Amino acid sequence: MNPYQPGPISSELWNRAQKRLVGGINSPVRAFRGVGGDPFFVNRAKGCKIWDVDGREYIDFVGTWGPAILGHAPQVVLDAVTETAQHGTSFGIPNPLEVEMAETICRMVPSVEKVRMTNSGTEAVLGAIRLARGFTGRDRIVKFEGCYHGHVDSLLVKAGSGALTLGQPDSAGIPSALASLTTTLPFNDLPALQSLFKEKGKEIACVIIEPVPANAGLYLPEPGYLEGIRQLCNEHGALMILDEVMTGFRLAPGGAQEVFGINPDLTTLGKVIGGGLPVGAFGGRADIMDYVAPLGPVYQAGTLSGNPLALAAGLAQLKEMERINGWKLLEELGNSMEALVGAMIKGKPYTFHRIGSMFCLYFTEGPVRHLAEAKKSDTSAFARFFHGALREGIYLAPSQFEAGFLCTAHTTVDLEAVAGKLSCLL
Ligand code: HOZ
Repeated sequence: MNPYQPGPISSELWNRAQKRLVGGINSPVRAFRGVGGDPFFVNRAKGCKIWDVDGREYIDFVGTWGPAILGHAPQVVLDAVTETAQHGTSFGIPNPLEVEMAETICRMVPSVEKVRMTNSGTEAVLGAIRLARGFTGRDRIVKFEGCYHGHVDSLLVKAGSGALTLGQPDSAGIPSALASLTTTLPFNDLPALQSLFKEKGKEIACVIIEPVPANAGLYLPEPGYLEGIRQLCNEHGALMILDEVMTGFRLAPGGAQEVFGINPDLTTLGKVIGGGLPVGAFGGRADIMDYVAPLGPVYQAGTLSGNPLALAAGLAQLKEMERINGWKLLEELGNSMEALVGAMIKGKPYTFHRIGSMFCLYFTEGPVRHLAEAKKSDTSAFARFFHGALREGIYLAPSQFEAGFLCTAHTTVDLEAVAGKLSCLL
């Protein structure tokens, strides 16, 4: 395999990074272990473009893993952060932006009646599953193979994203006693969930799911699947948690639950609502959320939760998306991409999935309905494609088991130019 060669400044930084940062990075997928070769270092991003420290330009289809829905460094976000920072960066005391963000989330996601801000998607999920256990008095959690919910001990079981990319879906360091309280089932297999509820329904605190799993590539719920989970949770007194850290405010103003018409008990959120700054949130039915401290017995806290800079950035991004109806533009771009890629792969052994502005090209004939089928992908062929794209100045997610993201700064002209460059690689 002929990996892309980063420039000299990136290479020097990479040598230094590996001495003092574990694996040279602060989050595993960035280390390029899923595709081989060495990562490059970026110090500038604007719109749909990124530039590495050697001045090389790339068109970006990762968008810092989802937050950059307007593209990088949108002026509205820069202005909001700059203005807010003049008055301080963190107070640790209630600030008005927390109220505005909570009201905005509840307005855009009607299933969320109350919310708690956190500093990451992982923290949001941590809070949501602790709350589900505290509210129901039950211990068992149900998740699905390939779904990734952040690096939460109870959920790093058959997990996606970096855990899958590195071939370690069950992390070391998690007590077997804890892991035994998590049941992992195949995605899109409602009979398997029905059987589990029949056997252990009284033990199940919650079912947590990415409504559109996007940490094992990207595959979609089959018709009736999410509705079936909702019904089973209702029948057995378990909570349904939709992990919308990635899909929230991206697939629609109200996220995947608006697209699929699902009313979960709890929702976890992040990425877009931080505008690129660290943020997460969990929310849902008020009677459940009121179990969280200081009102209830489920403790949850965070020194930087509700950070004014992160909330200013997130609110600016959400307001701009509403002003320009960004979701309509992203759907139009997604349609254009789907048509272009469809023409590129016609008659070839690939499977392309797209919903809204999220996509994945699997290097397998398909179908890809769950993790087992996703893992049939030829990851070596994907790696060659990834590096070939990099040589053309096109940055895709450095793993077959991640999703790609369009942003409102992409244009159909960009997509046509990219298709022209990539078609010879397939
Ligand atoms: N969880 C991120 C995407 N699904 C990966 C981030 C990283 O490892 O850089």
